[in-house]
Amino acid sequence: MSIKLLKQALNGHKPLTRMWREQPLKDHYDVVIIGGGVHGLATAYYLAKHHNITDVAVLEKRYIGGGGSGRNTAIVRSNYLTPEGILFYDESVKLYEDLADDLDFNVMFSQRGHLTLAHTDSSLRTMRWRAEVNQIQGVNSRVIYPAEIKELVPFMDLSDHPRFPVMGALYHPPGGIIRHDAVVWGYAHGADTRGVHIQQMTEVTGIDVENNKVIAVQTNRGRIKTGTVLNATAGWCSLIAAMAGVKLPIETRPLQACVTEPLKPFLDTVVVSGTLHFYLSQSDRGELVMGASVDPFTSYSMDSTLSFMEGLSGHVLELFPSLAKVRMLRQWAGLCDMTPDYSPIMGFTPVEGFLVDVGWGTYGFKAGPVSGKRMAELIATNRTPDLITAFGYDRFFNGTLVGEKGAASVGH
Ligand code: PYC
Repeated sequence: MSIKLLKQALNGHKPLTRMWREQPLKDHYDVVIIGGGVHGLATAYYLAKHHNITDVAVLEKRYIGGGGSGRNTAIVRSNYLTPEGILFYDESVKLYEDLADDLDFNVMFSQRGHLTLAHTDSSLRTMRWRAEVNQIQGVNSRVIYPAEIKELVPFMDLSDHPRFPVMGALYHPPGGIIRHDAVVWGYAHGADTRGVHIQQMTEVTGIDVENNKVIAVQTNRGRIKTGTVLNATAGWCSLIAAMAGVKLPIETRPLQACVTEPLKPFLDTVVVSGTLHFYLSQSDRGELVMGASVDPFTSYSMDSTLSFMEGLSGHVLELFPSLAKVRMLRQWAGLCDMTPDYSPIMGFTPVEGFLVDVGWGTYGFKAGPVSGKRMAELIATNRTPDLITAFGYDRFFNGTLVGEKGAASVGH
């Protein structure tokens, strides 16, 4: 438990102080970050904390955490496929492990273990491949078989009755779930107390570029002069990049999710099935948090659909038939910016001063801390940190893609 939480508990009913303040919008900032989600706020926090750069504005068109950061299913893991991906997400898991202490705010990280099921010979082969590359990079993952899976998830049907019986799983003990709103609020608080201006209801309407250099950002609240702009948006990243004249290889697709009514605790691990297109975990409140694949079309719509709910429920019931009478509480959707190789785009672009931290597909939330830390380092030093060189914009022109589709968790 964080010290602050303990003090508040002992303090009786004293009202809590605001987590971040409203500030006037200045007409100049050294750094302007577009997007008030975990990536933008974490970058602002590490800029201030590690590099003493505090003349920073985070612009959010609605409320902070209202985009992908508040719409994901809060899964954290580093069991990726490529050495570049594994090392990168492993740093994020380590930052998440220390985050409650670092922010002095309880982010409720529960490392309860993560299982990716294999229902076919070929997916079992991919799990073995992932396990080996994970282990070589020092990440704790191994392939397990039905007898051990039964001990971890006793309520799952591991017989040969289901349409696709479970043959094995990639087991990743450090994986788990976290309270995503708390992560957003913790970073916002940490950035705000160090002098960063968090500007909600501030929509970017244009980016001024002169002689191939960023000089200002236009917003619904006025023009802001700056030489450094970071596009840390999800859902609208290609539209924001286009304002600076930068074309991104991105397709935007909705991803839907839902929660059930609360149940007594029965599911200790995160369970993912790429073949059946679902993932589920049980929150601390007892709700089942579930999702499926991205919708099979490009769209900016965040509407929920009945066909998603029917398809997902049917697939979950194939392995958890005892959930047949459970009622749904709510469903929602978010937007995912998909790149051709299922890896992000981070760093410099052909326009001087216009930086990107985008293309987070269905895996952005888990990368928030490491992206913030490394993008802050890039901005402060004007050099790309080794950990993120593989994710540069130039890879689409020199053919060095980082193929992560096999570890994307969500079927596509
Ligand atoms: O990458 O772990 C993941 C994930 C789960 C749901 C969406 N993405």
